[in-house]
Amino acid sequence: MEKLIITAAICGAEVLKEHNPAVPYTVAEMVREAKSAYNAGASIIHLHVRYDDGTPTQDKVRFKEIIDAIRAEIPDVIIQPSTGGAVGMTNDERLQPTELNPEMATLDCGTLNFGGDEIFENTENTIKYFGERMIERGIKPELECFDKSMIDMALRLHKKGYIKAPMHFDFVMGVNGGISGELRDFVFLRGSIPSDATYTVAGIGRYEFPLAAAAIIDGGHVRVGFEDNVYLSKGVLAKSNGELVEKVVRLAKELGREIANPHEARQILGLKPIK
Ligand code: KMH
Ligand code: ZN
Repeated sequence: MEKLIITAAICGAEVLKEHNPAVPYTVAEMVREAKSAYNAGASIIHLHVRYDDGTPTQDKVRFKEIIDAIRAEIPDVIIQPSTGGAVGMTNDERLQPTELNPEMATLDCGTLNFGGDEIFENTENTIKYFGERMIERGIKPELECFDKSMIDMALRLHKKGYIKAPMHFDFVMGVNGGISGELRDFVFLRGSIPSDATYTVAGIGRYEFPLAAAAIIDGGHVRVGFEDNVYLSKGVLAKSNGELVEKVVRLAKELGREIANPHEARQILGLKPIK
């Protein structure tokens, strides 16, 4: 079986220090959390950025400042900026980090209810626009699918030339408004992607570690981090993103799966090696 790629979603756009005081906002905090995840075994950092007061932003200047600071400490890590940003942002606002030519970025494959009156909007034309931008700039999309219909959308847009193969999916499971994190639904999603595709699974809240174990056994990859879950176990806050990654590494060890380093992750995902 392929080695396991662990992605750390260290910050997100919605989770706050009120949920867990270790949620990073400042440049120094972002570097601390990225390093803790990397040192524990993460090879990809899924990156949202905040201003120092915690406000989410897609400002490319802020992205560059934080990417440069992370790279200075951990030069070989794969940095995957979000193009989802936060609910309510415009397409061009969300796309700003693609101007920095990252190796990867997320591409959200459909619209969903996001709790209360919030709607995370990704029309078909938005997905096409983002897909074209990523092809133009040679960025590998991580296809964020919050429901089965989003996989189907990605497959249709692949046939129309907006997304290149081999595709890499992220099943985000357990979001209020998206597919649940039950094993039955995981089996449904992972059985719905092409045989040459790869996937990672991001279980939200209490689904994080059960779905990590399922993906480890199945040969998939795993995303954890404060964006998705702030608890190490029931009622116990994680002290860092690194603690969440360490738990995945322990599960993988018990289940006989080796962990990919960034070089190996690039090979698995078909990214260019870095010099
Ligand atoms: N913050 C959510 C509205 C992504 O990173 O691409 C969108 C999100 C998805 O987190
Ligand atoms: Zn995200």
